[in-house]
Amino acid sequence: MGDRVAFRPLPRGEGAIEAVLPRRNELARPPVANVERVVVVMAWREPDFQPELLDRILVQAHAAGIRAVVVVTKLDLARDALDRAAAEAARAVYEGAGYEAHLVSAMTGEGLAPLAARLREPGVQVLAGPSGSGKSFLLSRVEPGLSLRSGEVSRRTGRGRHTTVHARLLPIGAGWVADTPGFSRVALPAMASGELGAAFPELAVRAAGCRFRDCLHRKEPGCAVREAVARGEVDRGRYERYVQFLAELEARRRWR
Ligand SMILES: Nc1nc2c(ncn2[C@@H]2O[C@H](COP(=O)(O)OP(=O)(O)O)[C@@H](O)[C@H]2O)c(=O)[nH]1
Ligand SMILES: [Mg+2]
Ligand SMILES: [Zn+2]
Repeated sequence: MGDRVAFRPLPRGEGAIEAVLPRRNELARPPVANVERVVVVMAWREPDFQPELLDRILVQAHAAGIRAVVVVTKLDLARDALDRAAAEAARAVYEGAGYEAHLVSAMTGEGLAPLAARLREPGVQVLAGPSGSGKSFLLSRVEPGLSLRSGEVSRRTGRGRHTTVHARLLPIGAGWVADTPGFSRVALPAMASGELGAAFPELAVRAAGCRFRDCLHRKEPGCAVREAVARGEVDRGRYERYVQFLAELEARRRWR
């Protein structure tokens, strides 16, 4: 999906595709080309917010050269004021890391306007995130005419009645949004361990201050990243997932 083609109109409303134009970028999961933006949709509750999955998707988007926006949704399902504050803190972690990050409830409409404006922009945008996180429902709120496929589990089949089975490119506002079935496991892309830091914007901007140019921000002396973590300027959870992903990339190398 998302390929741009050279199209020649023919008589009687027909036409011919004469060439598929070169792709600007390409996402593997879901398979979409020429992507303007990946919009990662994570529920705060039902299913619970999954920062590790979120960070894996963000690393993938970075490796594909596509910018990402973070959406934390289902805010109305926060259990109490404290839980609401935790949801806002989670959003703020990603904003602090350098992403555009929205906290919304598609159900009540809270926080939705700026995100809706984003999703209605020209170009191809891809929704990513686990199944049931609220992607299709969000789109139906942004483009009410769409009559989507979000929802209740069918009593007959036990599957979501309108569950998105295949990725689909839908006309939203001035552009297109790929609604996807969602996935719960995401492998890290093929990359050298030294490249991982660049996929964490808040680490990347501090890496220039490290003593060693090839610092992996783990045990090296004079590491500006670890100092920033210690000062509370970089979120510790994000840093720990970076270290975890680094180990995963290295283990992969060892077994190859
Ligand atoms: N309470 C609440 N439920 C939501 C919200 N967004 C989606 N849902 C529900 O979550 C379920 C899964 O939503 P859906 O859009 O199908 O998830 P998808 O698999 O990511 O497309 C549906 O029952 C929706 O009604 C929200 O903001 N608040
Ligand atoms: Mg869906
Ligand atoms: Zn460092």
